[in-house]
Amino acid sequence: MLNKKVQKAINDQITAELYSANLYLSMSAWFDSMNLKGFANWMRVQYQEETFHALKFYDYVLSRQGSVTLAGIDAPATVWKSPLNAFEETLKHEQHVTSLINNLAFLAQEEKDLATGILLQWYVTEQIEEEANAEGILQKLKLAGDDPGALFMIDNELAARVYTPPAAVGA
Ligand code: OFO
Repeated sequence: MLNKKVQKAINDQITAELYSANLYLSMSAWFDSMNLKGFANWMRVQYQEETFHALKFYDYVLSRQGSVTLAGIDAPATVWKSPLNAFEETLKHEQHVTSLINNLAFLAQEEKDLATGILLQWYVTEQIEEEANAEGILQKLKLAGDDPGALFMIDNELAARVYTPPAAVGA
């Protein structure tokens, strides 16, 4: 049986992950409208990753005989000043999500919920990658500056990203 405080916090995190999914899908549409198809692809894959993050929590709650409570999701922005600005916002958002995951991990510790603590280790590690990915692209965009050729090279590189689902939900 899932501790009620932990269950509420996980349900809130499901909402936060679904917001992340919508944010990146919105960015994908914006990049597409700019004809930056590689960036659009990268963001669309990110949307799939975020959906996975939400479903992993969802499946966990159900596997502990808990209740999933879905809440309304705030509308994401629809335009950004530049690709650089979109990735600044992405990094800022991921840093925020890292703090949410850390707080959830601290709560699981306080409530002596070892199973949730183990689940959260996966998310703590995942957030390292989430921040590093955004940071890496942000640095490239800073180096590219106003050079359209450099921007198109990054766009080509991001076109290669493919969504690879983890072996199994709950893995
Ligand atoms: Fe779910 O990690 Fe990004 O937001």
